[in-house]
Amino acid sequence: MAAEREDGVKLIGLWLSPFVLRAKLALNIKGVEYENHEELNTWEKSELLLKSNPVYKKIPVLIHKGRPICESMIIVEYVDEVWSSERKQILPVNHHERAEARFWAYYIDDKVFPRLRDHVSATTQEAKEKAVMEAAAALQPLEKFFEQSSKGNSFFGGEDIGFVDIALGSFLAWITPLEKLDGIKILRDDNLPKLTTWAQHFCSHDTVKELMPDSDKMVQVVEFFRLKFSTA
Ligand SMILES: N[C@@H](CCC(=O)N[C@@H](CS)C(=O)NCC(=O)O)C(=O)O
Repeated sequence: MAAEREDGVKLIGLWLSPFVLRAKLALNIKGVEYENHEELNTWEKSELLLKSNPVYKKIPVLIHKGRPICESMIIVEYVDEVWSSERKQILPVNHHERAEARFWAYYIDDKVFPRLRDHVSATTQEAKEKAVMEAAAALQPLEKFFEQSSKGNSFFGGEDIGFVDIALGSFLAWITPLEKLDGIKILRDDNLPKLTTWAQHFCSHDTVKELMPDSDKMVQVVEFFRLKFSTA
């Protein structure tokens, strides 16, 4: 599908970042064409990144008409608002449902992400198993919310990918290689059946398939970061 031309849209990112994936998913869902500025890695930051996100110095940053927008889920909201007439709405239309979606996206970054970070930095089998258990426990409230939010459909957003799908689904870029590498599953039918099925639907979605980083390459990335953490 040809993306719509929109002058002056640039994304500062890096292919392996789940946060950058969120911005890419939103831009792709809305059919917004953009210039990709790829950072070298997360520690040698470009002048453009330092100038565009002087507070946190983190990716992603979206630059629209010369002005930077920082923080992945703020970028997703921005894209949804600016290109509001294009295709599908990412946030629900109903005000209460919008507030709920924002709440769960905040929860994912506050409670789920730190457990995944622990999992990446875990070097012993015991630490890996503890991180997996804690990540699964943090996902339990989302398992419940999925039932309410999906209304019997495949996604948190209903029939198609929405705000919470993007917030959580981006982390599958790291969850899948971690599961491959350690042979311990976070998402299993016996503990998180709805999220396990949701993850399959999410990864089979055309937009996601196009953008999700290759999981074998991500296995190498996880190994690299483990080594970096263990020798730090
Ligand atoms: N809360 C931020 C997190 C972004 C983030 O942690 N980005 C990482 C790459 S995955 C980064 O830029 N790290 C560089 C650093 O911490 O200095 C968001 O949602 O955009």
